[in-house]
Amino acid sequence: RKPNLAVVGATGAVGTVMLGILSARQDVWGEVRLIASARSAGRLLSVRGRQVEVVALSEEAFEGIDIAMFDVPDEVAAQWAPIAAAKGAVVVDNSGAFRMDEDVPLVVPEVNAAAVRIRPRGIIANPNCTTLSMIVALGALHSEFGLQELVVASYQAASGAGQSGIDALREQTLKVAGTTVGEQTGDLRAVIGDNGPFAAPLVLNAVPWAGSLKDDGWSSEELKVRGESRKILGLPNLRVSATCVRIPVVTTHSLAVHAVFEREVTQERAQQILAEAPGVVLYDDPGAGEFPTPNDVVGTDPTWVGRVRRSIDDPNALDLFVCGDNLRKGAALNTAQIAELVAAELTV
Ligand code: 11C
Repeated sequence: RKPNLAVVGATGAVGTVMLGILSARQDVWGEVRLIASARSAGRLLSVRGRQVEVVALSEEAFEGIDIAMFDVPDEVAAQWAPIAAAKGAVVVDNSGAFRMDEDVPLVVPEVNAAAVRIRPRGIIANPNCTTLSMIVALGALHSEFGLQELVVASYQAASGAGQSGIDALREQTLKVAGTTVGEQTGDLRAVIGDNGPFAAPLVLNAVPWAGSLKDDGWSSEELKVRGESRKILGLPNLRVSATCVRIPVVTTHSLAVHAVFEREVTQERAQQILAEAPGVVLYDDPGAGEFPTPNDVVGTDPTWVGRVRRSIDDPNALDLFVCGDNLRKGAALNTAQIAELVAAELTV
């Protein structure tokens, strides 16, 4: 029989994209059960061309489920993923609750698909959307050149903060539309008032902050990029410095990457590797105005790469610009790909 799937957090920003992905990809599932908070129970959502009623999160909701995808806040996943696993489901969790647990694999199918099989807790973690937006391209370059160091700056979309991030950016945009706000020191703060989930007004601005404050001035988001990149690539000593910045884009994270390798690189070979890598699209002809931008990429599945250059001062280093839809490959698509790997194991 085909495995039964639960989507936990079906009504959120990622859950909504997930239902579209499940409707478009090859249908490997038996029942698809939609689970959300009690507040959303009873809602009808469309998946695979059918209206499915959302059920409230409870232990019984996992009865008969083989694989459960979680797209919920960390504390909800921390509480409920082990319950789902104890009921016999393999959990694919998109929160930060288990990613660095050594008994939980952190999987990107194009990079470390085999890791999915070793899951002593019955939980598989899906990386953070910022890590995911660059790691497929970097994994391909690492296989050839041997990665030693990453210095990255992110340009993160509002939807990384969930539906409340999207709503806040839209509200802020309405407040400044048709005005000259943004030209005087601090005028955005005065007009916007409520920043929503962001640390400063986002519209017409750039905010160098995502996540929570950790030791020595680092943000949680920056530490996730470091720790998760190391774990996915199997490079526990990889040197990583990230600066995470939010920009007024609704969906699609971008990163400017400086990557240092063990071996000498060439621009031509790097472009060839990226052009051939599964899950990557090379779009790199600046003379013709061709490089990825978030708006060109939103709604698509691959990691898009452009501006590939060999560092002028280091023959072992590349500079490049990557864009990835943070709700698709950055979240729902990667989760679906992991779940499909598990489904292939379970389907006999
Ligand atoms: C953001 N990357 O853009 C974050 C959201 O650890 O899954 C995802 C947080 C996470 O705000």
